[in-house]
Amino acid sequence: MARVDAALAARPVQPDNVAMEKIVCLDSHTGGEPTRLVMSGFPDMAQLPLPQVVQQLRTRHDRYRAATVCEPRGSDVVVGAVLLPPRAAGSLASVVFFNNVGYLGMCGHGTIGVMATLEHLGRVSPGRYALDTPVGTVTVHLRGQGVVEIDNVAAYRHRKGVPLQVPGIGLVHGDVAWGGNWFFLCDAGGVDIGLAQVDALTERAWAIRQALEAAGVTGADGAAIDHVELMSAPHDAANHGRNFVLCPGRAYDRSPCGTGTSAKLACLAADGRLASGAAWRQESVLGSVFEARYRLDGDRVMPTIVGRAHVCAETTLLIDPADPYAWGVAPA
Ligand code: PYC
Repeated sequence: MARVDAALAARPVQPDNVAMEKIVCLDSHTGGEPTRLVMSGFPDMAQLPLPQVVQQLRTRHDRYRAATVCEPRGSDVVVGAVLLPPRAAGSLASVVFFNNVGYLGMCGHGTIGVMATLEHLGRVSPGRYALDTPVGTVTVHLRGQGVVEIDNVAAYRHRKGVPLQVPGIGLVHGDVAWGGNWFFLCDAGGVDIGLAQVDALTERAWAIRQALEAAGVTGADGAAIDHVELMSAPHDAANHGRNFVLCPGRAYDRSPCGTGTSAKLACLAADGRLASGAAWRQESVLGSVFEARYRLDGDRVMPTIVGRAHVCAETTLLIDPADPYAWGVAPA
């Protein structure tokens, strides 16, 4: 013990804690999928329109993303969200979501996490609010105790039944759909969507993702399809479907994925398999559930997703200039 004390005493004292940058965050999870909400500590981008904020983060400040969600403070699975002042008149706030490899358009589980966190902080009480995201303004209804209903941006199916030759798997057919991010939705090919099969599911989804790239299959305007959604029947008969969603950085979504469920609704609507207003209960690989439905605005499918988040940590991240990994370790 004495030796440890001596070592501590001999250690050069950080001259001044203020020399460290601090990123103040709150963590939550939505159906098992984490959201780290950044309250302060990112560069000031309050004046910029959101697409420019994303551009600036990507090109000039990307290390703040990596410091927040990547190791050693985070992990591949953590989704970050930076809270900014509202852009649209009447909105509560703006939010930009990010992950271990880049930035997201929208994020359903993350939006639920953001609202539950603001409720935890006493900044909002149950009611309706608008949140600005890089892909549009979404309306959220905070029901209370972390239960949040999101009226997402319009979802649509871009292509139906796309044939794809996948090395090691063979021919698969899937739909390309938008739900706030781009998805390729296809059958899980008989692999059980459960935690025991996560490695097999990840390999399958990643092979599909690479095959999409190799074959030049994209979303609208050549957009990369960076989420793969494998689907099967639900485990619980009270629900309607089960999914495994592989995210852009090869981490899988523990929740049923709000934007992925929105893309699924667009496909169901396009196939005439789900009526406007009817409930669709989507299970995740963990068994956590989002309840979803859509309404039609003209011929646009407007998804609503309901889920619950729990706040699980209050954290101040310290960026020590002497730390070689202060700005995060990017995934290989
Ligand atoms: O819930 O939309 C979602 C989402 C996207 C990526 C991870 N979760």
